[in-house]
Amino acid sequence: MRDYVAEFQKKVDEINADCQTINIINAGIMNHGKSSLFNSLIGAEVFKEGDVRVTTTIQREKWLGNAYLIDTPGLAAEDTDDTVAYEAYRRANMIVFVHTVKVGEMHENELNAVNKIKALFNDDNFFCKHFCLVLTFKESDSDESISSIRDKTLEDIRQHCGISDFQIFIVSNSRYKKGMTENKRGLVEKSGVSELREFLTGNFETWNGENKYFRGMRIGNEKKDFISQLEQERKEVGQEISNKTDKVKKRQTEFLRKLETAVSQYNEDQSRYNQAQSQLESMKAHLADLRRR
Ligand SMILES: Nc1nc2c(ncn2[C@@H]2O[C@H](COP(=O)(O)OP(=O)(O)OP(=O)(O)O)[C@@H](O)[C@H]2O)c(=O)[nH]1
Ligand SMILES: [Mg+2]
Repeated sequence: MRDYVAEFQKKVDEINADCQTINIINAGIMNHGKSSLFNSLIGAEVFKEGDVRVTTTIQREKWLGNAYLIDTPGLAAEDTDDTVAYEAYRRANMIVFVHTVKVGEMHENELNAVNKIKALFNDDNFFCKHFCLVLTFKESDSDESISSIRDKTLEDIRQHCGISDFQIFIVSNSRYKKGMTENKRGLVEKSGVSELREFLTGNFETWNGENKYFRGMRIGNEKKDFISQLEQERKEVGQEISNKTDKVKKRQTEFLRKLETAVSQYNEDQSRYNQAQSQLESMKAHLADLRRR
């Protein structure tokens, strides 16, 4: 039988540890620039980047103060990877959803992913304050074209996911990297990374304050989960007991029926025996009488 108390305690310890820190998590399809964006924020290449599928496991790195950046595998790959990523989103103070303008507006699978992530939060308003959209590859298209991609994407999110009150940023990770390595301030400024960094760091105080609320909410959710699992196990054990009781009752009835048959058989045999015995006695008496005569 499962040790529910130990399992629950482990979850509470995990939640307590999470709530001492700020967790900023990226999300999005593979190759859209998630790892590169977090490298831009951190100012070093600590997350692996590449043109093939690169990130396959969760990687958590310390950023500023008690804030951590968590790089996740691209969505819409194998199911198992998605499970790992969705498990991580649950623990986020901020979800940074990354989409590259290279492929135009957001596709349906990405909109579905936003809906799935939104469902992990208790209400839409709260979700919007903990979700932002980052469009990457800013340098790959004209400003007008990117604006129309942004507008279409925002409209699609509004229609498909029912949310509009969240922040959106447009960045170029390649410009940022070039600007930093070649010490070109203009490129760094035009990369759009600083705006995102300011937005995130500007929220640190709020998120640290919210962690108390998060702690209560997450422990409450875990409690609900554990209670329903316990309830389920109680039902299964109850069903097992009732099945066993039925079986025992059936065997008992069968045994009693056999016992009654055996007893009545015995009674019948006994009365036949008594009859035969008294016949024998009277025959013996008759024989003795004959002999006497
Ligand atoms: N030109 C340009 N290239 C970028 C930008 N962002 C990312 N890249 C490049 O795009 C490729 C994919 O970037 P990654 O950061 O590895 O993408 P990812 O979303 O983490 O991919 P997975 O880990 O496979 O899910 C890499 O070659 C990056 O160098 C950008 O804004 N502009
Ligand atoms: Mg990656």
